[in-house]
Amino acid sequence: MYAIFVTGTAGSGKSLLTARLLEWYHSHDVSPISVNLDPGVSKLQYDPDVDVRELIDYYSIMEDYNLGPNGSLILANDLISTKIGEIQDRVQELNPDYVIVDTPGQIELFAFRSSGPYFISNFYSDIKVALFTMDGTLATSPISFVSLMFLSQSIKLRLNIPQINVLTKRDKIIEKLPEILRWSNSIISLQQSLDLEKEIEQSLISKDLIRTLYKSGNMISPIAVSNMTMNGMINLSAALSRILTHGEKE
Ligand SMILES: Nc1nc2c(ncn2[C@@H]2O[C@H](COP(=O)(O)OP(=O)(O)O)[C@@H](O)[C@H]2O)c(=O)[nH]1
Ligand SMILES: [Mg+2]
Repeated sequence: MYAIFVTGTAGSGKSLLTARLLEWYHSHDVSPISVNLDPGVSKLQYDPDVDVRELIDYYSIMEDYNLGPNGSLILANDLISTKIGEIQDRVQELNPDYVIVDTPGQIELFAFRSSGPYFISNFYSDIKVALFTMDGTLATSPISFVSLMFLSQSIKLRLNIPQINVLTKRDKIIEKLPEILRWSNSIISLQQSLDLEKEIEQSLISKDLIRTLYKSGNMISPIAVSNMTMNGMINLSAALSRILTHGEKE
């Protein structure tokens, strides 16, 4: 059994990508199941096979602990790791080839607290991979692109499993896409675009950080995908199978 953890910032398209991956694998004769790990989500674009909301009730937490919406969401997210046994049992009963795990909306509550990394490292599967979804519409300026690449590195550091960057909402950024991909391939191109944004005075440290990103081989081109048209899905599934079936590291 292979596990795909779909991570990314709020609204970047994690849940819709989960729905699309399910459809994709179903239509390619692979049996996938979905796990929703977001205790605070109200509506999902797919019908989860295993749902953390059956184990953690965000609204009861609010009442029982007299918490506001934010406090309740933090506690609900922190409780995810305590449910790993039950979630694992339910997944095991379904015995799928692939398990696609949709992670909580607010990535900081999952990846930057102990619950998310604990869940990922202790969840049993043969190979694990993380997708980091970057909202394409938020990556159209060079500085936001770089910030997202740094965030991606930070998530990789926290989760410590092979990771693929996925640029979502490709359908909304068709004209800008070649330039975004150039930034990830060439530091000169990125530097030129950054220099054109005159209001951004780059400090030496940020220049050093950007150089390090390229030099360390961590400025990997994201795979651009549209969850609306499915454009790019074939590239994403190829990248996934390179890691999952051949054990390649991204
Ligand atoms: N146009 C377009 N909209 C998208 C795409 N992916 C997600 N969305 C929309 O972005 C919003 C947030 O998506 P969702 O999957 O719920 O994000 P999540 O918070 O990361 O789970 C929804 O309105 C989606 O319909 C995409 O590839 N293209
Ligand atoms: Mg979601």
